[in-house]
Amino acid sequence: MNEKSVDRASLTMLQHAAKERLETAWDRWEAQQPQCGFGQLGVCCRICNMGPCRIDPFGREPKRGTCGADADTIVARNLVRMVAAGAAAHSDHGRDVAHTLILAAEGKGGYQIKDPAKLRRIAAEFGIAPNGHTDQQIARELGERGLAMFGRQEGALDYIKRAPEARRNTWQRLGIVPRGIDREIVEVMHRTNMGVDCDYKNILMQGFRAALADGWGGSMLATDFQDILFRQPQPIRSRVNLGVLKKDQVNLVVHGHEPALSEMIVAASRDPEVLKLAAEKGATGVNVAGICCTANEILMRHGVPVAGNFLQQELAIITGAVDLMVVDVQCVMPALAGITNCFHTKLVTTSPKARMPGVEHIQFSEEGAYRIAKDIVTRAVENFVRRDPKKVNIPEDATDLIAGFTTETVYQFLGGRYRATYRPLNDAVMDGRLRGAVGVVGCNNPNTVHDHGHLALTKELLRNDVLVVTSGCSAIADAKEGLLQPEAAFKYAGAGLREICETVGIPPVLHVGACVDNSRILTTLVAICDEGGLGKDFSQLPIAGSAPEWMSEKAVTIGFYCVASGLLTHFNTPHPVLGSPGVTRFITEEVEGLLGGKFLFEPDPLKAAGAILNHIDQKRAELKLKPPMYKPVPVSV
Ligand code: NFS
Ligand code: SF4
Repeated sequence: MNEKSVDRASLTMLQHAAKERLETAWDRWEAQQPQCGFGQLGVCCRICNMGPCRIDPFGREPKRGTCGADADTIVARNLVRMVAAGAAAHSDHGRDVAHTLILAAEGKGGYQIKDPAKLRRIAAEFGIAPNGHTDQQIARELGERGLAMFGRQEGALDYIKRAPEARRNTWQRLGIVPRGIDREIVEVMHRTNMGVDCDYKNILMQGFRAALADGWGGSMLATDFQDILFRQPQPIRSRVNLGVLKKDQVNLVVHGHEPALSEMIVAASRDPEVLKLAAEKGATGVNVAGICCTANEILMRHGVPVAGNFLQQELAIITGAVDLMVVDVQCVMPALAGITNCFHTKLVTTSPKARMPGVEHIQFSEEGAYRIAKDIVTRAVENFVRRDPKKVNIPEDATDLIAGFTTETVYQFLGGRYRATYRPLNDAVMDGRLRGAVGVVGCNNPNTVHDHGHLALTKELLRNDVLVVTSGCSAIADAKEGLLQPEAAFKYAGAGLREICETVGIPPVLHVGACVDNSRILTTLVAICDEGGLGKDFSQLPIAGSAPEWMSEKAVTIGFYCVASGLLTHFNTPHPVLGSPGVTRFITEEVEGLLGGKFLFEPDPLKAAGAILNHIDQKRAELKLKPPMYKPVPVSV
C-alpha cells in the first residue's frame, strides 16, 4: 500500500493540498528520508559536551562514548528520558486540573463541581471524611491532596492502593512503587545525567517507576478530577471527520489537550451575545469541532463533533473553512503557523507553556476562563466574514459515533443501574463467548499509512471475538470508520462479541476518552479482577494493549505503565532501542519474568493481531478457561 491514508476525507484534502502546493507533515516526513540511522537505533548520545557520541550499530569501533558509556547505557538513558517527558506532559496536565478543582471550590473562574457524587466517592478513597462538609470544602481538600501527590517524597502515591494486591507486591519487591509524581521524573533526569546510572536494567526500572507515576498518578488524577469538574461522561452520540465543518456557520476548531480551556470555549460558543453577533455576520451558528485529545474530552461530555485526529490538523485548515483554531498544549504541530497564513484562518495560542513565533497569544488563565473563552469565540465570529468562499473545500465525509464509556458506565450497561456488576463481562470471557479484550490506543504517524494500523488491527481483533477499548487518536480513527456504532457489531464482530453487543446495546469498540483516560482502562481492569474468576492480577487476564501508529513520547510512557501493570503491549515501530541488544532483549523478553508484561514490536497490524491472539489464548489456557465458543467470522473490508 503506498497511499498516505485510508481515510477518504484525508485523501481528498491531500490531493487538494498537492494541487495547491500546500505542504503537510507527509511532505516534510518524505523530505527527512533517509532518517538518521543512529537516531532510529537510539545509539546517539548528546548528554554531555564530550559528545555527541555515537556507537557503531554493527559492533565495530567505536563501541563506547568518550566517557565509556556503551550502547546499552546510551539506549536505556535515551529511552527513559522519553518516558520522563511523556509522564511530565500527562502529569502537568493533571496538576492544572487539580489547581482548577481548587479554584472551583473557591468559586473562581466560572468552574463548578458538576459531579458531586464522584467528588465524594474519590474523596472517600483519599480518606477525606465527607460528613458535615460542603462540596466546596471537600473539593478544596481533595484538590490539595491531588497537588501534594506531585511533590510527595516518600511512601506511595495514593492511587497505588487501587491496584490489585499481587501487583502492588510485585512493584514493592522490585522497588518501583512511585513515591511522588515529580520526584520520579526528576530521578530519571538525575540518573541519566552524565556519569550517574550506567546499569541499563537499573535505568529501565526507574523508567517503569516514572511511567507508573503517570498511569497510576498524573493521568489517573487528571481523569478523576476532570470528571468531578466537568462531570463523568455518559455514552453520547456525535459525528466525526472533516465533514463536520459547516459552510454556513462559524467554524472554531479546538486542538490540544486540556478541557479547562475547551469546556469554556464550548460554553462561550452558546452565549446569546456570541450567537447574536454570528447572525449579524451572516452565519447560521457557531460550530465548535475538536482535533486530538481535547476533541475527545468535549466529545465525551458534550457531544461536540470531532474534525479529525493528529494527522488531520493541517488538513482541517486546508478546508479553508476554519475561522479560528485555538490550541493549548501537546501534539500541536509548529507547522500550523505557516499553513494558517495561506488562509483566512486565525490561529491563537493560549498556554504560557506553548507559544508560537508570530502567532497571536491570548493567555488563558483558569481565573478568567469564561471571559477569555468568550473573547476567543468572538474573534472566530468576527473572522467569519474574511472567509474566501473560493478557497472553501470541505470533504463530505462525516460518520456517526457513540463515545463516552467509563469504568462506571460499563458497570451500568452490563448489570443495569441497580445491579451494577462486571459479572456478565467476566462470565462472557470465562465461557468463551468473549475471547479477551484489548486496548488499542495512541497516535498517527506519517511513517505508516494514516489510520490503517488502528483499523486493520482493531477489525482483526473484533472478528476474533475480542472486545476493543480505545482512546486518543486511535478512537478517532475507529469513529471515522463507523466502528463506534452498535451496528458495527453486525459487520465486524465475531458471533460471541456480536451477541454481547446486541444484548447490551454497545458498539464492539468502546471509546473511553483522551490519552490520559487510559487510566480508565486500568480502573476497569481492577473491577474485572475484583469481580473474580479471571485471576487476581492483570498479568493473568486475557488482555493486551497496542499503539499501532505511535508518535509521541507520551505513547512510550503509556506503553511503559502498561508493561509495568502486567500487559503484553504492542507498538508497530520499535522504540529507538534496536542499537542495544541488551535493552531490546530486556523490554521484549526478560522483563516479563519480573513484571508479567513485555513489549512486542510488529509493523504488520495483522501479524500483531495474531501475536496478541496467541497471547490471549495462552492466558486463557493458564486460567483453564473454556476454548473460544465461536470460530472467527471471515474477513470483512
Ligand atoms: Ni495521545 Fe492526545 Fe493523538 Fe498521540 Fe497526541 S493527541 S495524548 S499523543 S497524537 S494519541
Ligand atoms: Fe558521550 Fe558519555 Fe557524554 Fe554521552 S555522556 S555524550 S556517551 S561522553
